[in-house]
Amino acid sequence: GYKLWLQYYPLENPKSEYREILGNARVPGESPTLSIIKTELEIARSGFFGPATLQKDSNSPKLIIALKDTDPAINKNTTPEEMAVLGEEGYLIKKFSEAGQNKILITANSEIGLLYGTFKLLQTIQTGEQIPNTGLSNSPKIKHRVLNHWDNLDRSVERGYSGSSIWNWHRLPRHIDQQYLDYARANASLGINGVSVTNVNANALVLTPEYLAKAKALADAFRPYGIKLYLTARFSSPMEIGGLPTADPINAEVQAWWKEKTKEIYQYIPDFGGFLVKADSEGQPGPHNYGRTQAEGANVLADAVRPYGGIVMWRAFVYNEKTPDDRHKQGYNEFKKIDGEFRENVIVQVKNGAIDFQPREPFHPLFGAMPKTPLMMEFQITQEYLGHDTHLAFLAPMFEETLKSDTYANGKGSLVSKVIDGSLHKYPLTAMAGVANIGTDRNWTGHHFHQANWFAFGKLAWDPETRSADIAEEWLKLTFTTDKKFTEPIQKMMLASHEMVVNYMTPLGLHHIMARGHHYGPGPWVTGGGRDDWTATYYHKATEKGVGFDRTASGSDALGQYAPEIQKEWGNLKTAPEKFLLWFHHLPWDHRLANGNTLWDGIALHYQKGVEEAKANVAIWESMEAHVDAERFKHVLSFMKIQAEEAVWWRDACLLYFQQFSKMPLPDGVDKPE
Ligand code: GCW
Repeated sequence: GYKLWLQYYPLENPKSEYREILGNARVPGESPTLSIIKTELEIARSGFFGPATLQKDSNSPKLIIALKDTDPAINKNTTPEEMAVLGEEGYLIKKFSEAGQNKILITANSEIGLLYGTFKLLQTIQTGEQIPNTGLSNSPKIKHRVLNHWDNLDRSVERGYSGSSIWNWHRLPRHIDQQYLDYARANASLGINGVSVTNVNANALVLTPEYLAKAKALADAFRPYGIKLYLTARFSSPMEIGGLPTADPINAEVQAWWKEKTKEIYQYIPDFGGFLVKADSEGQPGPHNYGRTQAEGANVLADAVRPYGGIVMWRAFVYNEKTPDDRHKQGYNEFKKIDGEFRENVIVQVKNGAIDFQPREPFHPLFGAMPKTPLMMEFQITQEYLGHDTHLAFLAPMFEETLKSDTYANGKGSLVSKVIDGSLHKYPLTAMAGVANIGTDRNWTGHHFHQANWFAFGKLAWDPETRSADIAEEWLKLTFTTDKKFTEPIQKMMLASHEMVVNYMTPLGLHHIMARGHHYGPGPWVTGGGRDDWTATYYHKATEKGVGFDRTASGSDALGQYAPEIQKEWGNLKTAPEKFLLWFHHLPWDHRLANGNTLWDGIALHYQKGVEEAKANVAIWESMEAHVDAERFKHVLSFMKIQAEEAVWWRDACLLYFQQFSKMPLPDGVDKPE
């Protein structure tokens, strides 16, 4: 499992034309990135065809990977128009013939583009796809494609379930572990081009010289793979490590401190990407401490990084237990009114939904609501609320659901994907972040199938319109086999897995009913603890009269933050999507669903369905033994058994809890609690 989707297992057809092609490659020039390309070709060739080398014909290479002007074949077989559309990071793969021989070229406007093109060719070969005769030209739709590690300096990982942090700060900067390079290579194979290495609940120490030297070592290791390093900045750093009495963003000394600190960082890391900031949220310091806005806070850091081309990713996850408003509304209320007040190099990083990475959330109302401010997407790849490491949930369908949601900001078709790719509001600064699920586990992500979520994030960050079905299929073929007897049923299982988890955890719009703190198992009874919005009862509001959070005009009116078209559709019980029903409505237990069932029966049947699917998945996987190596087979099987058992736990706990209020019997077809 360590090799992720870069298995390069033997090709089914050992006589494939690619034997000759990969064995006869020409990559002119010398540089760290070019040598990564050469090594990659060699690893893939020997994986596909065995270690024996071919007699190379250096006069007639069959694969040319080169920038314009570095090989005559490129200039001869490409047009300036073809090159122009590639931009900085895109690539072109093209077939051509020379002296009666069929050849392939990969070209780009940068060495990183060549690396991306190389990975694409190798993925195409492994999956058995063809390079179209018209060529394959591809460039990213999002500029900054960034993994966010919530890794602490003591190597613990907040919401990390796959071992410890892979960053060994103690051994850095003198020791560069091979794992850092393997990690960078895996990211580059997906087009991920940025990494924020430290937790957003930030430790100011990371900005001290001792840690900057370590961060520099990582940045140097990542650079040839096209990856920039970002750091999380604790807002109170000027006080904690700078000795100032305040961190007030309008204080001249504070501003000067950030400028000096930034200058120092760029001396260590000349291509430093910039800062990622969580402020005024869950106890983190921020501009609110001084009565300033989020824009006033962000702009100080933005001014500091601007001369060097850096950016600031400022999180919109700002909420406060002292604000009496529905937590759902707080981010929007905070940011909407300061649209247009941010510097050009600030991008506001918005979680996919307004609460917190729930198994299913409607899209965040800020998307589409800030036409003058670049907004980026923050997805959580690690499964804080989706069963952590052991529950299989392929997240691409969930990401896709958000990206395809219509904000109606500029009329119908104003999809979230178009907000974040900059096309809707015409801004050049675009980004997508994914909270990483990577740790020291030998297979990186705990569950083997959770590698697919890292993979899916990379694919969607490159092109937010990629289809989940294609992502699943490609991942399966690269990771396991192209045999349809395996890929077809398992692709189906993956695509249904997110909905399955929603069914046995939080069907029909229920949310945040996990146990307190760790958020792993069920806890709809969680109450107290000093903070309403950290209890489950705040979110489901179950009583004998009914269940659900009224967010329509008669309730908190969070729905009023969405476009009028959405308010109309979601606010009306006849048209409200059932998947968000209890997210926006408080309803009696005997409310009739579209299929005629009562709400109570509907809830119970969803839980049951989730349980049945989780159990069925165990049997499906068991039937796949012949297609998978024993190690991965057993590992996945034991996790799937845990998932099936815990789906029962979820169903029984939630139904027994809610039944105290509904006082209705379980409908036919729902098992008695185990
Ligand atoms: O999801 C919540 C988590 C916190 C996290 C916070 C955030 C990093 O429970 O652990 O803190 O969100 O996104 O800032």
